[in-house]
Amino acid sequence: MNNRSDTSPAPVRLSDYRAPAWRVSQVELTFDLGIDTTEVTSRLHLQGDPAQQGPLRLDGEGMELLSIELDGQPLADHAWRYTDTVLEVDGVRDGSVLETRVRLQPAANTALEGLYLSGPRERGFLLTQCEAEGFRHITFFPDRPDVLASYTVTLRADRDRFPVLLAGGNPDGEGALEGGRHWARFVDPHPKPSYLFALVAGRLQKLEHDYVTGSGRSVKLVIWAEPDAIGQCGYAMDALERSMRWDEQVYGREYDLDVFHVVATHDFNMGAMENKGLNIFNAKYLLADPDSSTDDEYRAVEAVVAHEYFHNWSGNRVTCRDWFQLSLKEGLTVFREQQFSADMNSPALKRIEDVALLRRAQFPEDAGPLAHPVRPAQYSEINNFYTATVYEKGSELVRMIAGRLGREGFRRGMDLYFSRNDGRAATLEDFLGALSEANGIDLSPYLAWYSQAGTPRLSARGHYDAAHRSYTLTLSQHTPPTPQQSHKQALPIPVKLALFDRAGHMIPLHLAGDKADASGATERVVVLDRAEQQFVFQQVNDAPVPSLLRGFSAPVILECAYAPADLALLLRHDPDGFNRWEAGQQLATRAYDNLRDGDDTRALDAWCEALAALFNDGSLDAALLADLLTPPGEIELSERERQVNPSHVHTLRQQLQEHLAVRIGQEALQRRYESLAAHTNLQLDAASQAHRRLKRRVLELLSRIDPWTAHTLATLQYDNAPSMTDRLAALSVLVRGDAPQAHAALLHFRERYADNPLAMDKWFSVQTQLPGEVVLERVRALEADAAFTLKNPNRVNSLFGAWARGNPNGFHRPDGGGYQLLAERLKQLDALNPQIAARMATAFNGWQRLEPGRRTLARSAIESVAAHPGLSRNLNEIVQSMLHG
Ligand code: B3K
Ligand code: ZN
Repeated sequence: MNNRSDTSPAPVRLSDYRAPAWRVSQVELTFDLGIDTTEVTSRLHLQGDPAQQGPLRLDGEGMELLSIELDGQPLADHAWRYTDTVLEVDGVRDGSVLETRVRLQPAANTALEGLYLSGPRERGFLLTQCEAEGFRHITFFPDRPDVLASYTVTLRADRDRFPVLLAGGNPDGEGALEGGRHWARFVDPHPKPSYLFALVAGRLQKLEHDYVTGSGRSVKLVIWAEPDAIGQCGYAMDALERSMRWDEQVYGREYDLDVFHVVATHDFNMGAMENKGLNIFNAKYLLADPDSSTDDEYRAVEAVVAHEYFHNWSGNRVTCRDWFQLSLKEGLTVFREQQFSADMNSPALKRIEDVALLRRAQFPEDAGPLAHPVRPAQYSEINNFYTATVYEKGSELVRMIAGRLGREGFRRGMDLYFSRNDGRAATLEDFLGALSEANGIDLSPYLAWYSQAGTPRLSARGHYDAAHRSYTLTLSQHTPPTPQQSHKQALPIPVKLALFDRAGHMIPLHLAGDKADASGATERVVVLDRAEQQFVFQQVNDAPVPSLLRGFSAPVILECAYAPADLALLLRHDPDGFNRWEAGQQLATRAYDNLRDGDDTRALDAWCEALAALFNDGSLDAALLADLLTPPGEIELSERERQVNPSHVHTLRQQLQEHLAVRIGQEALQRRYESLAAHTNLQLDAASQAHRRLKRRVLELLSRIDPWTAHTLATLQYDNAPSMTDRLAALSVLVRGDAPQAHAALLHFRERYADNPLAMDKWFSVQTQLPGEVVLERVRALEADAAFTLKNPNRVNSLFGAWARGNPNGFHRPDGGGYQLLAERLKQLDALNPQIAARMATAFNGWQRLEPGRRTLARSAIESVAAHPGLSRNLNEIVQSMLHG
């Protein structure tokens, strides 16, 4: 690898952006494909910017240059220079054609960036991954997203070994060659940046479907997978067709090529990739069947298929000027994906899931040493910025703005954004500009959200004036300092709110001084856009209970001194499922504080009481009830502590659940479980999924107070489960409860699924959830298992990721054994796959707020990684920020 830190260049800065000196109008690529060596011939049609002088400079890394010609003439040695990362060529003119030939070694590529081999060499296949900067590992090119070119790609290979040859764009011929070889050509009529280039070659099978767009164009949809997996692609095809239809109906966006290929691989650094006309998916987000996939995984497949498809407009047709604008495509596409999933499933449950993810993954990032704005100001390694902040917080920003414009206004703005920027590389200013212009509203104040890191704290105080029948709500904001950003400015924060009377009804809102006062409405948005502001509501007959930030109208942390009884009222009466859940989460957090501080039990009593009542309310949706019965997770609870002791957090959260289970009652839990278990099926409709979700939650609660019964029921459930959802839920209850039956179930699972990599990932990860410190021994045993390998990202995540992130109590051992093991593996992993190593290292996030003993141990483990020779730029940037951020 040549991106090791000893050679790492200065950070890239947004403020240094300059338009490219050289553009490429057209690229002709020819690949002679082989597993060990592949040769790539490239012809670039170049266009110079007359305002910028100097030699042509192209990116290129880790390739062997075989030949170089300019305008049909071999180049003299003095006319070009190739250092490790840049090829410089003299004498290039506007209109010149540069031809290079390079040799690559796909099978030796363990970083899974550029061209690589997926699977064993005898039967694996070749594929590419170019975003963000992988194209420079394939050929010499101005590898930046603002260079858009038309691509003609010819693939040549042995027909037996590589019967299927695919590249992005429309097919443009194929045929036989001498010596058992064949060729295929693809032409992409839509100019695109190099990061959207892709090819795939190997023994794959296909599932086809004919799609007709809204305007009547025929498109061939083809999903490709290895022979043993092609039977698991039906659900993804269904999701793809629904996504295409949805984007036509909701955004007026149609697909624009004759074919749309999707390929599944088990060897992939992330979820999937939106390459133009040739999406490539981590098998985890494409394959699904009831025997090996859980309900959550089905929904993830649906969401990721939609996400990648939606990129065809938000990302591909309109791409990013530079990588600082990454959220322009990612935040927007996550938002579109969330809207789609909400429409396909339940909007309330989807919002709960998204907000829970934001709090679990993005808030801690924003509060720790890796905090960065949605549009960062600088980076060393762009792959480190595919973060929850850029994706999830970025989506929240789009949601806030969309909420400000309303459904029709947002659509109007999006239409203008797409039409004005089609075929261009755009910026966030272009996005906000189009939305503003189409609506005659100045959205520029929202740009501050993109440049300011950290989660704002929103404080709310209410005062009721009985004499004037008025209620004054005082809102104020404060954003704590983050690395390199000590001073924070006030942001526009839309706060959707309602007021409840004591009987639990929403009252009509009359906001003083508001001309556009939609008198009589029971819900409205106020925008806090300075440090502090007051909002006076009139004609209020009694001190109301405010419901604030409804639907999570802004990505902030709300601080409001609610009386427990007020939260309980909202939890019981709010007609909106999301807000009800939110009230329950706040009340559970207060109940947790009761247990920790041991002073009063009002919140604990109120929480248990309200949930016990809802438990018996047959009208409540089963999935919503399951979510209501789940307190915030350990990571979220830790975020509120000044000094975190993960084992205390774990114990307190367990106690919280015990109190709830006791209050509902052993008998009621068991009865409900048994009635749910009597109606088990493997259907995927919402009601069946909800049923399984509640059944799992009830069994988990029962295991807190009656482990013997719970484990007996879990064993039965495991043995008779018709679907993976039920099977894995049962296994998880057995493992987490350290039940005697766990061993046999794990043996059985391993045998049954030995040939199914995605199921085996679950076998690894479920075991990382063993309670307490003993899990370290299990992790060590599992990494010695023949099925474990550091070379496969899914497997690494299923063991080390699931353990270090999903089991804080098990990872943060007081003796530092967890930190040491992770540090050692990071060093090994970095030599194979820097992107995965860097991502795994973020499991140390939050180390500075650990209690002093663990903090010291964590620091020395991170320092030992930092001191390791030859660290990649990826891992180096993370550990340096971790230590000095
Ligand atoms: N755009 C890709 C992510 C690429 C990550 C590069 N390290 C998948 C997605 O967000 O749709
Ligand atoms: Zn994306």
